[in-house]
Amino acid sequence: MGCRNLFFAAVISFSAALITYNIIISANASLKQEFPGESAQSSSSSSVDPIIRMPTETSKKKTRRLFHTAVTASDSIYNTWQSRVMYYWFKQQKLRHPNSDMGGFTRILHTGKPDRFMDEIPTFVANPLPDGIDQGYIVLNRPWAFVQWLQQVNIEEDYILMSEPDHILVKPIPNLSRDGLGAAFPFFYIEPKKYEKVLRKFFPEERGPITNIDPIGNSPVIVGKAALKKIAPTWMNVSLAMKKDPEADKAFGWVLEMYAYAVASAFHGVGNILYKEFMIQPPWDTTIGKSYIIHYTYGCDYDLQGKMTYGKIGEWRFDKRSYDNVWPPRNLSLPPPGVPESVVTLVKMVNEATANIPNWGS
Ligand SMILES: *[C@@H]1O[C@H](CO)[C@@H](O)[C@H](O)[C@H]1NC(C)=O
Ligand SMILES: *[C@@H]1O[C@H](CO)[C@@H](O)[C@H](O)[C@H]1NC(C)=O
Ligand SMILES: CC(=O)N[C@H]1CO[C@H](CO)[C@@H](O)[C@@H]1O
Repeated sequence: MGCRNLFFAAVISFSAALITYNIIISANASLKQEFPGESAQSSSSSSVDPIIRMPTETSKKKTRRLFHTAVTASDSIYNTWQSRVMYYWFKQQKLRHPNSDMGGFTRILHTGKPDRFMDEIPTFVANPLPDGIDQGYIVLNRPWAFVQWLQQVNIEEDYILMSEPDHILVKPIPNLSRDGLGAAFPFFYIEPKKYEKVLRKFFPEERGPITNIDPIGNSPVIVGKAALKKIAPTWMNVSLAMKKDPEADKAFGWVLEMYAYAVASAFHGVGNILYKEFMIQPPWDTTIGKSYIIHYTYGCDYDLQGKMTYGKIGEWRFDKRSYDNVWPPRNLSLPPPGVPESVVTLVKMVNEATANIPNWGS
């Protein structure tokens, strides 16, 4: 492929431009005040490579293995209200479970400029891709934002959780990553085996069987920081290369950057423990069970008898897309009787967040 060198050159020149980017770290200071004692906990083992460190099975003493939660977002109303709700529940779970593995939090804002929530949510401002590079597929900003954050910020924790604005934490998340493996949610629609021919362009034979590519995206994933520092530039590289490749672009469509992460992880030999219980996705999943995250990516439509009317606007509905340009109001109406626990919990948790976040709305 003649354009390979071009991508490589592009990555190099992006990296060279990093020096000029501004880092907003003031918000991190206020987070530390909120959770005293945290930095003392996490700085002890920061020089140890988590990938080669073996778990100390013999030690009975519980040591916290902290992970940093990172959420990439734009400054749209849509992304912002979700990020505020997400961060509210992150803080709540930390406060309610002070000995959890959850460390710091960063919203990685990939617009290149601060917004007015810098004081509310710890935020790192990343630059968007240069004009035209994303070819209209704005999620390509995600890998690029992670590359910048990992290069520029000294992250205290040894692990990273990549999360999304439309995730609500229903429990504290333990550090599910172990033995040098990431921990990830398996998506049924990520099927590496089916796309072996296309994927081989980006994952050459010498890197191993195609089954080394896990059926995952970058989120939710908990992975060692050292591993992610290797994976992220490749993730970006592979995303751009896939986007430029008509066959890959057509095959992967809107989940291209998920495939790119799965390939990049496998490329660096980082396998993943697949946790189906990492998250639930209402309305398809009806109970919370042992899950940690509610991912509200699908619309929830019901009639007043509590029967789901998916694909048809319900008499009662909660769909994040109803609020792409406007803030969801406080105190959304609860679903009618008969609607599953997952949906009821989701709306109650959104309501609790919006009731308690100061200056909710525009
Ligand atoms: C990016 O891709 C190019 C071409 O495929 C390759 O030569 C280069 O090593 C890659 N860089 C990274 C960081 O993966
Ligand atoms: C929320 O709305 C319900 C009606 O849907 C009302 O009964 C209740 O008082 C409201 N709660 C608050 C806190 O405004
Ligand atoms: C899956 C796993 O090993 N999780 C561990 C993460 O770290 C905590 C200690 O903070 C352990 O209790 C968990 O078992």
